[in-house]
Amino acid sequence: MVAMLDPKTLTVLVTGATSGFGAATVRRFHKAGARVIGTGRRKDRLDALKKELGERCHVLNFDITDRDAAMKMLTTLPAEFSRINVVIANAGGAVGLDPAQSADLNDWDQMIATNINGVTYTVRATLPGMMERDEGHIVIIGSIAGSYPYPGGNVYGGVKAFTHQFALNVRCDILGSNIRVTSVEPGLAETEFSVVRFKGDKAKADKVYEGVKPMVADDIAEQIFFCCTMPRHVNINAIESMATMQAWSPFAIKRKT
Ligand code: NDP
Ligand code: 8X3
Repeated sequence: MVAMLDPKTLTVLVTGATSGFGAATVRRFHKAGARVIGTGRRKDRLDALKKELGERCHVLNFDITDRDAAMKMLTTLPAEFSRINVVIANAGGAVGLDPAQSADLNDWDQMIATNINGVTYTVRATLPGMMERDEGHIVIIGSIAGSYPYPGGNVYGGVKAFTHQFALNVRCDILGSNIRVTSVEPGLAETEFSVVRFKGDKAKADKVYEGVKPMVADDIAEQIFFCCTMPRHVNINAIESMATMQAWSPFAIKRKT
């Protein structure tokens, strides 16, 4: 019988806690007795989260792509939240699904800024403190899109391939410390992800999940919670999951007719 790590010993920082996986992850750890810190741009949602969870919850309102704000994210923390030992770099997402030849460069910039810059700032801002205390866990939210291409996935797939490789490489740097790094790589999951991808077009977003039972945010929160509560000598490198109703297609071949 494995002795799981006591979640009450954890102070968990989750970027992008205003919806989807991030909000569910904050609630999962809080329910188990951890201290939680949620970040995001939508202050009203952060305030509501703080009101809902009360004690053992702190919120930080900033844009993860703002390098100065991100690098200072720990500086205003109350003492009881300052010894972070789990960091979930979750803030991110896709913008657009257009082919590379006509995609909007602003969409590409935004995906690179949130999913690459935001993740690297999060890790760089939090890793030194955990190294000093020789205890910690970084979880980076990747995607199946980082491993398997699909039409219109272009830059989104690229940035998620980056986060996978970044997670593995950070592990190499910190080998010998008591810090763990995990890349969590889900497939189809219903959150605000598609509403954001389709720039607020809810009808188009709903079509993505029509007729299938997708994963939901709680499914991913549970996977993250599992990785983080494994005994400290166990590092889950990567965890990939899909909705049961999702799988791969054969290679596409364009034939001359
Ligand atoms: P949601 O759109 O529901 O949540 C995204 C979260 O990221 C929000 O809390 C949002 O907060 C935050 N965020 C986005 N941009 C910024 C920014 N510039 N600064 C600060 N916070 C930001 O989507 P998901 O929960 O689905 O997505 C979470 C992660 O999971 C993303 O990295 C996504 O790529 C990944 N993922 C999603 C899958 C899915 O099918 N849903 C599958 C695989 C991976 P706010 O807007 O308040 O700033
Ligand atoms: C989100 C999953 O398949 O829409 O990362 O890219 S997918």
